[in-house]
Formats: sequence, structure tokens, C-alpha cells
Amino acid sequence: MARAMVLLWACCMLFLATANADGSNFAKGIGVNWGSQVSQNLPPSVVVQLLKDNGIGKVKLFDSDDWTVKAFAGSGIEVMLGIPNNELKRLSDSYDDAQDWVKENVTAHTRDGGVDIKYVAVGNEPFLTSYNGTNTHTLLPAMKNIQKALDEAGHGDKIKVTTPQNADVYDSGKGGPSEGNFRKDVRNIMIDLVRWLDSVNSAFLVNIYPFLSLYENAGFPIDFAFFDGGAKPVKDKDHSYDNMFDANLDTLVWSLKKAGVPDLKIIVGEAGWPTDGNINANNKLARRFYNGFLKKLATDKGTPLRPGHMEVYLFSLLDENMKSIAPGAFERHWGIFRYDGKPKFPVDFSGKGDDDKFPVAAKGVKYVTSFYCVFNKDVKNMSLVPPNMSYACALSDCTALGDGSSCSKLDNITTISYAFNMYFQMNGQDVEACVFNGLATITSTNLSTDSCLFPLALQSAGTRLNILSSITATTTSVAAFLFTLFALF
Ligand SMILES: *[C@@H]1O[C@H](CO)[C@@H](O)[C@H](O)[C@H]1NC(C)=O
Ligand SMILES: *[C@@H]1O[C@H](CO)[C@@H](O)[C@H](O)[C@H]1NC(C)=O
Ligand SMILES: *[C@@H]1O[C@H](CO)[C@@H](O)[C@H](O)[C@H]1NC(C)=O
Ligand SMILES: *[C@@H]1O[C@H](CO)[C@@H](O)[C@H](O)[C@H]1NC(C)=O
Ligand SMILES: *[C@@H]1O[C@H](CO)[C@@H](O)[C@H](O)[C@H]1NC(C)=O
Ligand SMILES: CC(=O)N[C@H]1CO[C@H](CO)[C@@H](O)[C@@H]1O
Repeated sequence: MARAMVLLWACCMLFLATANADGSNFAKGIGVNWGSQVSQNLPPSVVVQLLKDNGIGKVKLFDSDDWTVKAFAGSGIEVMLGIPNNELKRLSDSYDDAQDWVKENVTAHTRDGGVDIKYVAVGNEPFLTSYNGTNTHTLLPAMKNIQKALDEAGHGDKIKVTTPQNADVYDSGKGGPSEGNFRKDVRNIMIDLVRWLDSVNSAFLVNIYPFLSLYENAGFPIDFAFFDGGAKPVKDKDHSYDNMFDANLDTLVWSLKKAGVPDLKIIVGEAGWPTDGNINANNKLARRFYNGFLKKLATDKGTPLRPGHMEVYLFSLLDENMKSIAPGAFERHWGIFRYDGKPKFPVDFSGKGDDDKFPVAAKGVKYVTSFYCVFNKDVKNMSLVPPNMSYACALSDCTALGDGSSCSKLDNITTISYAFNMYFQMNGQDVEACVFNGLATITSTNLSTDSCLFPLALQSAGTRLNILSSITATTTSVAAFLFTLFALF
């Protein structure tokens, strides 16, 4: 009997090994998030090719921008469309609007050979406590309206509505996953929501971040954030957890059980590791996270309570230099690839665990000319520097200058140049953006160091965001962040 078990086990392992023999099937099942809060976008056609070159088969978007979505037609890449939180009220109030949304953003793309859409993600982490309940009563009605409109347009069998939730919608208490339950202030609505998802055969989409647990808790055992052992296991009933991801996902499984939908499908909407803007955000730890995670996913081992294949969207494809940094400076550095589609560290998307393999870089990326905006060395009176640097950083991205970040070791003068240059590049090298009362000048000299990149702007046909309007929302946190920088002067 024991021998039979061993044989059976050996045969399964062999099967797994063959199934992943070339890795391409595994990578096809992997998804990535592609956000667009950037000063200049990579063209969608370049991104589609980047995904294909790396064998990645799924993408999750945060909106349904027509220019972006149509680039995926005929690509073989499955697309999850997004609806931003600020659309929830409109779509919950008006079924007509939901119908129009489906017509314009789904039906228009799904003709034969069109875009392969399987999910519409309604809202993005709409129940974060920081939203003060703004979306509590609009989310589910908006989801129902969109699903009904999908059904009536004949897409309902193939395309399902879901909603990406931050893992903070459930807590585990002290006793581990089995004490899991939805957060008190949203419990009733979450129960309605998951029962509805179950009734329409959709899935629960959850974002899980071991990095944030480490960032928020000084005492968090760092090895527990990764997948290569070394952490003291957490015991819970019959199970033992040696990594935070599994424990967190099983906390959700318990919460679903308690809500009466133990078998509701779970998809991981976001999981990843940032590379800059914090002492624990760097290429080395990101590489450790992704390689451990992808190897684990490729075994189809799952978690103790949800063994088997797991559908996952990595966060994120590219850095986003205009994301809000209210949660932390690392927010703009989640990309597996840099802003320009160059890989940052080795990642083996085939899940075979080849720890030295770099992903394929984006092809055909066009930069503006090789000019940089730097501090003007003729300036003797430094008193005007801090307010101008503050201005430059508030309206661009200086997150790489903070403590423990990639550009924190620059000398004082190069630090000023870094700030001026970011403002200049994020404004598409507009000469007006390199004046600063005569404190700055344009040069062709590249001041980058081994660890600190002075980026060049991308040539972009589609600068979709207005820098000024979107930055005002983050000025307070930028000011707090700059306060540290100005200790320099
Ligand atoms: C389709 O999606 C886009 C981008 O998310 C949005 O701006 C637009 O309002 C949507 N169309 C309709 C008719 O709602
Ligand atoms: C939530 O409430 C806090 C405190 O009252 C406030 O500072 C914050 O701006 C509110 N956030 C939103 C999104 O309304
Ligand atoms: C530097 O400039 C400031 C502001 O223009 C001025 O008040 C200050 O006197 C100047 N310092 C010197 C040494 O010139
Ligand atoms: C600037 O220098 C850095 C570091 O040496 C290098 O990686 C980067 O490609 C250079 N930029 C350009 C435009 O040559
Ligand atoms: C650079 O800043 C440090 C404080 O962080 C200060 O001690 C030093 O004098 C500054 N150097 C120059 C050249 O201003
Ligand atoms: C572009 C910019 O912010 N320039 C400022 C530089 O600092 C001086 C003194 O504070 C301001 O007058 C400029 O507006």
C-alpha cells in the first residue's frame, strides 16, 4: 500500500515535470497587472509584444481605455478590464449607463478575432478603510448592473464581473487563518457580495502583499514573506504555514466558509515586490520573492486549504512614476520591468526556477533625445535651491532619493540635479521645465551611477494623464517626504 502510494506520487511528479517541460504552458497561465499612472506610456503595441516575448498569457488593466484594449485583439492574451472607483456611483445608479459601458468597452472589442475578455473588475480595492465607506453601497449594485448588461448582450456565459479587494477586507485575529472573517464594518455587504459572486459563477479577486506586512510591522519575521523556508511555521488546527501568502489566502478561505460559500473560486489579483523607495524594496529581495513564488505556482501545490492550480496576476508589469505615494515611496517601483520595459532582475516566468534568467526586454522603445536638466554650477547663492527642488519633486518623482533607495547616496549637488531632471523628463523635456530661476541648465552628460538611473523620457503618443491635476492629490505626502530630503541643506 505504502509502495503503491509512493509510485502514484512519483508518477504525479513526473506528470508535473512533463506538463511544465518547456515552461510555456505555465507562463501562459500567468497574468500581470498593467497600470498607466505614468508621465509617458509605453505604446500598447510594445507592451503586447513584451508580454508575448515573455510567454505571459494574461493581463489585468485598471480601466478600459480603447487605445490600450484594442491592441490586444488577436494577440491570444486574455484581458481583464477594469472600472475605476469613481465610476461606481454612476454605474450603480443607472442601468442605461451600464449597458452603454458594456457596448462601448466590451461588445466593441469582442468580434471574431477580437479581444479575449474573461473578467470585468469593477472598482479597485473599493473597501479600503481610507475611503471611509464611500463605495460601500455602490459597489454591488454597479457589479450587478454590469453583469446584467453583459448577460443581455450575450457575453454572460464567457465574461464575469468581479471586484479586486485588498486583503484588509478580512482579519485573522491572533489565532491564525481559522479565525478569519470579513472585517466588521463591511461584513454584511461582503457576505452579500461573495454569495452573489458564487451565484453567477464568478470568482473572488484578492490582492495579497507580504511586502506590506513587512513594511507595516517592524517585528515581522522577514523569511515568512518569502517561499524558501527559514521562517518559524505558524500552526493552525491541522495545518502548518511557512509563508505569509498561504496563511493570508487561507484566512480568506475561512472567511468564505463562514459566509456560506466555501467553494467560491479565488483569483489573486495582485502579488509582487517593489524594488525601490524603501530599505526592503530592492532587486535582490524582489528576485527572491518572484523566483520563490513562480516556482511554487508551477508546482500547482496551492495552499493547505486550496491545493491545486492558482490563478495569479503579478503586480506589476512596469513602474508607474505618478502613482500616489500616500502608502509609501515604494508605490512607484512595483514593476518587474523598469518604466521603459527593461528588466530589472532575473525572473523565470516558466516557473522552472532558473535564477539567472533575465526576462526579454521591450522592443522598439523610443526615447526623447539624450538631454538632462542639471544644477547650474555657476550658481553661488544656494538659498533658492530648496524651494525649487521642492517644487520639482512635488510635481515629478523623487522617490528614489529617500533613505535606503537607489539614489540616496548621490552627493548634494547631484541630488539637486536628480530632482530637476525628473521634473524636466516627466514634462517631456519641455525647455520651460529646466529654468528654476537660473538654477538649472541642460546638458548631454549622463549623471547616472551604477545604482542610480537618471531616466530619459519616452516618446509617447499617448500622455494620458495631466501631471498637475493628478499630483495635487499627493502633495501632502510629497511634502512629508521632502522634509527628510531638506535636512540636506
Ligand atoms: C468605457 O471605458 C472608458 C475607460 O475606462 C471610460 O472612460 C468610458 O466612460 C466607458 N464608456 C462608457 C460608455 O461608459
Ligand atoms: C476619510 O476621513 C478622513 C478623516 O476624516 C479624511 O482625512 C479623509 O480625507 C477621508 N477620505 C476620503 C477618501 O474621503
Ligand atoms: C541669496 O539670495 C537671497 C534671495 O534672493 C537673498 O536674500 C540673499 O541675500 C542672498 N545671499 C547672498 C550671500 O547673496
Ligand atoms: C546613462 O548611464 C547609465 C549607467 O551607466 C546607463 O545604464 C544608461 O543606459 C545611460 N543612459 C543613456 C541614455 O545612455
Ligand atoms: C551636503 O549635505 C551635508 C548634510 O547632509 C552637509 O554636511 C554638507 O556640508 C553638504 N555639502 C555641501 C557641499 O553642501
Ligand atoms: C519653478 C520654480 O518653482 N521656481 C521658483 C524657484 O524659487 C523661487 C524662490 O522661492 C521662486 O520665486 C520660483 O518661482
